[in-house]
Amino acid sequence: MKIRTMAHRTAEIERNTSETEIRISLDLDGEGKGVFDTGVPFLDHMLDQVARHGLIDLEVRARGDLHIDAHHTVEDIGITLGQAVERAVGDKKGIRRYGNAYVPLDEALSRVVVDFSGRPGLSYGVEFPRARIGDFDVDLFQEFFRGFVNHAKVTLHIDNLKGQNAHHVAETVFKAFGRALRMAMEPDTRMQGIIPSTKGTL
Ligand SMILES: [Mn+2]
Repeated sequence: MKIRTMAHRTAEIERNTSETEIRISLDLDGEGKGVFDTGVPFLDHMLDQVARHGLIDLEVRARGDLHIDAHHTVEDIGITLGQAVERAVGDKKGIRRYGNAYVPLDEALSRVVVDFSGRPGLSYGVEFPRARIGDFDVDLFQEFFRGFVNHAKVTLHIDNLKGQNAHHVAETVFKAFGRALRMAMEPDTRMQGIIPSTKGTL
């Protein structure tokens, strides 16, 4: 059996609006190295989980209208990350397409399931035990993931199954998201050159 060594799948996206300026570069076949400078420290911490557990080299820089609140910045980073993943994953030939992960952290447990279906869809079953983590508004996570699915064109099911500590809940969601992405985007050695759909396109 011959395992094809894939060229690294990379993308670089710059997205500027009157509300935010965002630059993301990533390598889906990386080592999980991250550089984060978004002005929203808790989001930086979560993006670091995605990089580390997704084995994605990820650089995210953002300047947003944080004097209003973090809403535009968090949502637009989700959008831009989705655009970068969509571009880097390309024609999806030879990928697994589906990925899933359960991740625990102490009392918390979350499950994320992703399908590179070509159709945006988010099912979000996460209720946080409190409204804020530090000064981060937990409502913004859903905006992040909605922005992501709309532009990565994936179906994404996120469920928190257990958890009392909001920081733990968030961390299990983002670690599972990184792990599920990694599984779905990884080359399947038996799928070489094949698009994993009976339609022949994704
Ligand atoms: Mn943490």
